[in-house]
Amino acid sequence: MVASAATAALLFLAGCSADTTAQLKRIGLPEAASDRAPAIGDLWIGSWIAAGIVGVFVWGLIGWAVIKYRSDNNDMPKQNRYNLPMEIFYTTAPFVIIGVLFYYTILAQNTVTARSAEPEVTVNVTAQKWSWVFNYKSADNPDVGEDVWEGGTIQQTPDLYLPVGKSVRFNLRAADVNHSFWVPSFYYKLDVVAGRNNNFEMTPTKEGVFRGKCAELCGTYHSAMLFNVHIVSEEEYEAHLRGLAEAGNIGEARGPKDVDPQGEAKQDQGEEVGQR
Ligand SMILES: [Cu+2]
Repeated sequence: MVASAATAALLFLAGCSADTTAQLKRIGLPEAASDRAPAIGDLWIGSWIAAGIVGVFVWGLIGWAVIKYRSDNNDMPKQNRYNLPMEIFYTTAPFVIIGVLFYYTILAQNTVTARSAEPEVTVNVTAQKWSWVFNYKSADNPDVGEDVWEGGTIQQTPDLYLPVGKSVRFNLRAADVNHSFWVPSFYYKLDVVAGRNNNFEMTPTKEGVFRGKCAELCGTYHSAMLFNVHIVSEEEYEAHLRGLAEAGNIGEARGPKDVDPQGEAKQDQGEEVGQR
């Protein structure tokens, strides 16, 4: 039976596109693009394996009881009251399962929240109704020489550029209400809490374009709070920053007023500034 189930699973996988097959192997997780991903990916897969073992054991017991004790007799079967070994077993087994999951969760959490003393790149992120501003702290970078920023508006999805293989520290702050910074491919998300400086660190590991979004229901146009993450080579990253400096995006932008003064004025007058 196990062999035929495995064959069916293989045939099913063979019928899917390479992308779908890869995602099925990750049990639904997106393509990984950060050094934090293996810790969360392993925890995810491990939890499914643990749940599978418990599930097969319980289904096995149910099947065994159904077959072994099947009968036409409708009388009440013998009741097992005060069976001490059985009671000890079903009291301790859940604690053991939770304990094992807890232990591996703490290990993964320590890995994903680890921070270095000196990150190679620092990005100050401002979350605002209804977009994002990314401030690249690159004054120390001789190639760029200045802090530069780029930001989005409700009509314009902003881009975030990151150099592959460099450790990045994100300092998150909110210009208004609470938001949440989420790039699914980083396997990590962190709330942006008004009045707090939340920060985290990661190293992008894969070049490409990945989706980012707000993961905290922050208001009417929450769903418009998208951004594109471009993980690029170091040369491309520096060229992009130089382009921002040439465009005059120098210094630090802290909110919608700095990014789109007209849009902000419209919003102040209570006008609709756009919709998706
Ligand atoms: Cu938001």
